[in-house]
Amino acid sequence: MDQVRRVALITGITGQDGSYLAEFLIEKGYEVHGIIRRASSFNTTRIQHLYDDPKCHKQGKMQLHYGDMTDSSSLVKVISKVQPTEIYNLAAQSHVKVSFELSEYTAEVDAVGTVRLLDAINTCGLEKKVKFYQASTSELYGKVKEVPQNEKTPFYPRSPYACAKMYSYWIVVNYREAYNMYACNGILFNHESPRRGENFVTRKITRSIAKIHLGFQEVLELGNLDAKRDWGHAKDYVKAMWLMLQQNTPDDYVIATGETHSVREFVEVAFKIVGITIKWDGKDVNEVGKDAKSDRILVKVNPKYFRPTEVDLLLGDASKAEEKLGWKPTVSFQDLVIDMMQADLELMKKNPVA
Ligand code: NDP
Ligand code: GDR
Repeated sequence: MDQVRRVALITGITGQDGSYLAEFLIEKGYEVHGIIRRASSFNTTRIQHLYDDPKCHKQGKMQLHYGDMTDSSSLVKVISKVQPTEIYNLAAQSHVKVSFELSEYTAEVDAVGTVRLLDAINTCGLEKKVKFYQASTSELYGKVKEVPQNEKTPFYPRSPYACAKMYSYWIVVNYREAYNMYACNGILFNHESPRRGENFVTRKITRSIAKIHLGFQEVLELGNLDAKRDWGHAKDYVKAMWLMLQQNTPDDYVIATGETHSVREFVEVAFKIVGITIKWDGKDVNEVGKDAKSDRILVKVNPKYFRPTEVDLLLGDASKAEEKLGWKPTVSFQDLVIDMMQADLELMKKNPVA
């Protein structure tokens, strides 16, 4: 019976990835369940279109349950009720800079939360029946030991977030070996979209440029312009999560585009979309980005966005995923920036205070 049931439980369903994954699985015919946190206002904006009737939040193919990664009993209750065949653990305090301020909470959610979820599966007697996906991250490579990074590259975490995710990575490997669980780590490099959280650098850039273009904002303030990331599109990456759970044996995979770009480059490409060429002037904290035509300052460096320890360069090698899962990214860097810029221009035109 369990072979034919396709019931997915997603933690973090209200986040960027959770929303795309829920769409993807519903499209594939899954019954999709999601764990949401109690909040004082609605936190379901990214998934509201997935209600059977969004106007009155009527649930159908997508069912939501209150729970929290810090509350074991809520996890046991949901798993016991839903009897999922696949669990995707996407819930996290996912902001690297914020993790320096909320280090203990980040460990509670991003590290201990994972073992709570794995133990909840055991408590419900589902360890041989459930397939488990863990949202691991390229932040594990941190101060990188080699370029590009693959599944064999040693880890060197550089933030409380990355340290917490490192615990989760290993507890997933351990439960796979100890209990023969089908459990996988997806080591995903940065992936973005119009649904990206507003304070991650790509979204901050596209939102700010849209506002500058429409005359609602003067200047974009950023931290480290020289950090380099391997940026893909979230839509491509949720497919890889699903593919990892459709194999005969569980394994860990790097998911990346194989290209790296600096924050500076992202800024240049995004401004180009609204017809502005940026020229850089000055050094370090005094560096500014100016409109090459008018000399108007549009970008400034603000040290408040620097991190106590930085990850300078990430570049992934996803050849194992290509070979074993048949996965390849489909969205180029340029098209990702265009997608995000177009969406934010539309959004700000409709609602300048968004
Ligand atoms: P988001 O920050 O957009 O979403 C995080 C989700 O986790 C939200 O649904 C949030 O709920 C939920 N959440 C946070 N704390 C708790 C808690 N205590 N209990 C239950 N739920 C909680 O992240 P993304 O969608 O970008 O990323 C998904 C996962 O993948 C995360 O684990 C992230 O660390 C990891 N990752 C992301 C990458 C990326 O580039 N996007 C790359 C590699 C890994 P709410 O909406 O209420 O805040
Ligand atoms: P990251 O993403 O830390 O890679 O983690 P983020 O977009 O926050 O930072 C990327 C790089 O940009 C630099 N930067 C700034 N970052 C932010 N947020 N705001 C700024 O103003 C700014 N200026 C420069 C940062 O210093 C950094 O080098 C994301 C998250 O989604 C994690 O959950 C995930 O695990 C990793 O990606 C892979």
